[in-house]
This record gives sequence, structure tokens and C-alpha cells, in this order.
Amino acid sequence: SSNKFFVGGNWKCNGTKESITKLVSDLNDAKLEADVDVVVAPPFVYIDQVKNSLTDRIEIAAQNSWVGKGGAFTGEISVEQLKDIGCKWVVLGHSERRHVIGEDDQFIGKKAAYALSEGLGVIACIGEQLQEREAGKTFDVCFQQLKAYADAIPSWDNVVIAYEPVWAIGTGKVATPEQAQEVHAALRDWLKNNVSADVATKTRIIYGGSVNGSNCAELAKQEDIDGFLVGGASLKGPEFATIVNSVT
Ligand code: G2H
Repeated sequence: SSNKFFVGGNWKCNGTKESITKLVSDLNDAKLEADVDVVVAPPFVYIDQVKNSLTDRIEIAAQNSWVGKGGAFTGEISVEQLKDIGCKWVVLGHSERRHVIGEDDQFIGKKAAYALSEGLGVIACIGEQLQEREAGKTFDVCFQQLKAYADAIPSWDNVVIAYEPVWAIGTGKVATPEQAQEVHAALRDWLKNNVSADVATKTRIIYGGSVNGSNCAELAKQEDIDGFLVGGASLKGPEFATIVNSVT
């Protein structure tokens, strides 16, 4: 599509001060194509370190945020704090938060609405589990998750949708370019029918799930794939750069 390519590195719950120093240095040295938005999401406790050492070329996302204004919410991190420390984005609705932590569609929708209201960009994740795909429910599940965002947020201007089939996450079992394209096209169609033609065209839909330096090029060629959300392969600077540079 004609949307600006977007590549996010989701570091998940990985890293130490030492390994992150090395990763940041590799990212600072990497040659990145100009026409790509590049974002990394470190664990909360390393955001300050990354902000203070990483090139401004790469923006910072948090991996989660609290659903409202901060206060007496033990263990949570507020959107205000994320902005204070230099985050521009937050990843919400990741399958690990849905299926390991137990966050539901409505809670995730509220988080997205609150983050957007405070000016953070939202990387809004959705995706079906293996048994749902096998039962032919891929579109139903993805549309339901997308609808929960649509019902909660007033605007899609600052939202990037990340389609991440759960069976492809961290498994090495990447979706084929055809499988990913099929869902991305269906999501765009849903947006067209349920939000607007303009939102359907302009909202970036990125793919996540075992993306690496070897499979990114074929995926990037697909009409409705506007970039990637990368987990494991984002922990290696040169490979992450290869994925960023797969922009066509
Ligand atoms: C999907 C992805 C990043 P990985 O969770 O969000 O992780 O690339 O390790 O499958």
C-alpha cells in the first residue's frame, strides 16, 4: 500500500543493562531506510536507559500502560509517566497480555482510548489462536477484537494495527505471505464497512509473529502489509535493521 512503512521491535521481558547497551549501540550504528517509522519497546525499567542512549531516529514505545490516570494502582505504570520519560507509543492488546495475563477486549479498548486521549500513539494488537483458525473463526475473532478498539476510541489517526496470529508468535511458524495478506485485506475491509473508507486506507496494518531477516522481504511485498511488529529478531540489531530495510 502507499502507507509509510512501520517497524516495531517488541523486546518483551528480555534484556539486562549490559545486553541493552549493546543492542542500542548496534541500532545506533545501523543504516536504516529513511522512509520507515521505527520504534522499539523496551521493558519499562530500561526505557530511561534507552531514551538516554538511542538515536532520536528511533522512537520508544512502552509494552503496556494503565487504563486511566495514575494513582493508587500498585505495580502499574501510567500513560502520563510514559510520556514524562519520553515514550511516543504504547503496545496494547498483545496476545501475551490477553492470553497469559487475562486482559479482555473491553479493558484493552479502554486502555487504547486513554492512551490516545493523552497523545500517545497506540500499536493495537489483535490475532486468533490456533484452535480458532482451525475452526474457521479467524475473521470473527479478529473483527471482534478490532470492534472493541473501534467502540472505545474516537479516532484512528494515531493507531497502528498489529495483526499477530497467536500460533505464529515466538514459534518460528510464520504466517505465509498469503495468509497474512488475506487477514490484512479483511481487516481493511472491516474498517471500510464499519469505520470509514478513509480510515481503511490510511491506517497502517502491520504483521507480527516470527518475522525475521529471512522471511520479511516476501511479507513486505504484500499489498496490505504496512510493516512489522518483531519480537525475537528485534533483540539483534543487524537483523532488526534488515527487517526495517525490507520496505519496498
Ligand atoms: C509477536 C512478535 C512480536 P515474535 O509477539 O510482537 O514476537 O517475533 O518473537 O514472534
